[in-house]
Amino acid sequence: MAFRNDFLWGGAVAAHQLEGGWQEGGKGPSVADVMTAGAHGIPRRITDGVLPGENYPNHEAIDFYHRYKEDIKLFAEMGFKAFRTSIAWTRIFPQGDEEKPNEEGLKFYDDLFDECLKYGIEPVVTLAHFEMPFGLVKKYGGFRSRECIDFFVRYAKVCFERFGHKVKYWMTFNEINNQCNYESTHHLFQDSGLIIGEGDNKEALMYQAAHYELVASALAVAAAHEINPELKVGCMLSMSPLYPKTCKPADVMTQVNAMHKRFWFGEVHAYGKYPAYILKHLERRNIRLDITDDDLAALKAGTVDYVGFSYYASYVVESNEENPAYDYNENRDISNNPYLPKSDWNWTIDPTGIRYALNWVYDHFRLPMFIVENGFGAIDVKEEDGTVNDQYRIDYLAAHIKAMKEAVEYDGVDLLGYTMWSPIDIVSASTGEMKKRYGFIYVDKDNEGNGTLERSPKKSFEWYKNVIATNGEDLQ
Ligand code: BGP
Repeated sequence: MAFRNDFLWGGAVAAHQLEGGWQEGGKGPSVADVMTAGAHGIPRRITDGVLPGENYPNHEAIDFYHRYKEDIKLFAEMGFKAFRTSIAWTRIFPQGDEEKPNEEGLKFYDDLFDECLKYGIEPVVTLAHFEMPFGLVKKYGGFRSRECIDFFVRYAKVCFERFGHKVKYWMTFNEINNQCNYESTHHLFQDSGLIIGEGDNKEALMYQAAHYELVASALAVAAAHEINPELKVGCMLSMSPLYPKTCKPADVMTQVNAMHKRFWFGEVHAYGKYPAYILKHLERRNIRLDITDDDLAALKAGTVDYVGFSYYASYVVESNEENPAYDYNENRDISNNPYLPKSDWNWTIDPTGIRYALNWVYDHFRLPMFIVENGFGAIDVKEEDGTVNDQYRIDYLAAHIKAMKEAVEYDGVDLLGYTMWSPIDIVSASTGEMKKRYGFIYVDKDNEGNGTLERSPKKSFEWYKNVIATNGEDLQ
């Protein structure tokens, strides 16, 4: 059998994308609460607080806050062994800088995790999944400020102490490396709570914020181990591998540089120090970061136990004559792979890429891995009889699981589990749409917020149930 007997099959979500109840139980606003709905090609806007007349899709989301029992029951019916979600930081520390946590928020997660455990489903928890308190953005400029390290560590410790006996697998910052595309205001805001002003050097700010987050993450890892040595704390990378466009040596070197710029975050998480290529890059760019000796010691002492990553698609990069040093620029050098089909949102479909990603990550970090996101966003059509025939989703997932199995069986990578994104339809992180559906469970709600929120299984529901029952052997 390819997969270990205790392989963690399941699904993954993030609090802001499904919970709703954005002001309930003492919750404060997060960065997700001030992002309007966008669409494919129409970016979400970031507003200065919650403004009247705007459509904020995360405020209600799919109302998991009130319906989680019904949803967990459906996950249990599919045989889930694991459920990855995040704790909404603002349920625990509504503004981010309080001394004491909000008991009502803690109680919600106690109940949620108990509900999972009742069915033998192991909760896998991300501490910061694009959910920084908006209070920290307004008051401190988000992770521009070193003070946010302490706020995050305080929050992390509260969670480890309270839930450490219920949750073994943790992750610190979701897709911390998305912000390598520092031209994207969206990524800078979601990852680090950065709002860019005139005269700001976006690249320098990104490196500084990422440094503070890496230190915060390392301090959290060390604290978790001190609180309970059984806890496993991982990092979480967005793993979109890049291929050289051709075998021209310049394309290959551009690809090497691009992989450096995208995945150096993982090096710091795994080895507790900065790789030479990033130090050289900062020097060349004349970027001087606030890095103290204590920071360097913290990074060393808080290396991660495993590498969690998301995989959806791969891309290609190409050299150009104006860039003889092969210095990768995310906006300029990246494109879609012409050999691959694409989703309606223009994301390529590349099952081999997941095997490549597993090998690449394992070769680099030699740590156990956890695929904590992989899925297919599509426009689902509900038939008259209420069914959704999402064969395309089954095809996508089956092909990816097959390639993942090959990585385990042939290449011998160490894989802990697979939580597909997202077992139930939720609000899209990039576009804010409901229309971009990923679920095995359909949720009756549209982009404008209309619908009964009723849940119903799609065709893929039974399919995944069988995949889990056969430990990934039967993918038909
Ligand atoms: C990842 C995020 C998730 C999730 C997923 C799918 O980047 O970690 O939060 O949403 O991508 O993306 P989207 O929802 O934009 O389709």
